[in-house]
Amino acid sequence: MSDQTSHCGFVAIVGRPNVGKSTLMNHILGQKLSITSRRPQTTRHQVVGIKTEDDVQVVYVDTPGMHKLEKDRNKAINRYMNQAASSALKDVDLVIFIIDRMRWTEEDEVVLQKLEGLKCPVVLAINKMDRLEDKEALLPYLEEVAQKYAFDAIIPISAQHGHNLSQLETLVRGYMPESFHYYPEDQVTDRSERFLASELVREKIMRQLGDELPYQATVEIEEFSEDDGMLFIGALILVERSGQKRIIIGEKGTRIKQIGQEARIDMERAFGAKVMLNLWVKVKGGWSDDERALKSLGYTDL
Ligand SMILES: Nc1nc2c(ncn2[C@@H]2O[C@H](COP(=O)(O)OP(=O)(O)OP(=O)(O)O)[C@@H](O)[C@H]2O)c(=O)[nH]1
Ligand SMILES: [Mg+2]
Repeated sequence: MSDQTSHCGFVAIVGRPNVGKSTLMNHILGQKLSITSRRPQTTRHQVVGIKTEDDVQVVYVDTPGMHKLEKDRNKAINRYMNQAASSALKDVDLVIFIIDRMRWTEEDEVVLQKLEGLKCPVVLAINKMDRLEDKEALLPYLEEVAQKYAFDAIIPISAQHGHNLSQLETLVRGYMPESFHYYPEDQVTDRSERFLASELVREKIMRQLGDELPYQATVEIEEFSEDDGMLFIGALILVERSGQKRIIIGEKGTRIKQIGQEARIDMERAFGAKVMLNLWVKVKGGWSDDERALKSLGYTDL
């Protein structure tokens, strides 16, 4: 037993869609735990990433992007995603609020409103600094955003390139309260391998077909078994309309083949084993606006 005091706490990573929340968590954890794409609304669930170094354990919670609900997009899944993000703010020790450079939008205001009344410290991380066009304008901008909320710190970062992340981590560790560690020190997430497998398939769909098929696909793992060191994974892709099924399958099955190949490579890396991946596509009309269907499809972290 070490005689050092141990520290452990929860850190919610929040922000509007597409600002780089999942990229940040993955970079800090050094592996892909949460899927990313250039499309907004990639993350749909809370995903925990646990980092234990010496006597400090930090439990990061990646969240779906908080967004404005609009009449035509106000589906059950949108409400679910916003709730999953807001509920992550409860009982955390620190919040990292991420914004994209100097592009403050109405949706950043939505996030700001959710922070009102929080008792825990909030750090503002200004991301994608590698892409900042006008460096001169940064200093006045920092002063401007500092007026919006009593942030405990403001830190410019690049989640993708790792700029300033060790400074951010040092800051985060400093906020962790004295506590025993909630997780064993070698555990990196609370999500199952099945969950990760389904997310990796969804990531490839988002990345390859995001423009044509933004939100109507979800993935269910139907088989996950091991034989002689080989993993057999069967995943069912559910879409809302038959036209979407055709898009996913692609001409002569080329699209689904590519989705499968890319997902398999990531799975082999994540699970450290050879993977046989089988994909199917099925139409299940209206799943994204049906509370019961959502529950049965694993949208249950509220
Ligand atoms: N240039 C640059 N791109 C970045 C950086 N961080 C993230 N990105 C890109 O921004 C896009 C969105 O990143 P995500 O991590 O998926 O964003 P998110 O906030 O998790 O998005 P949602 O899950 O949809 O809310 C991806 O294309 C990333 O590669 C960065 O520091 N610099
Ligand atoms: Mg995300």
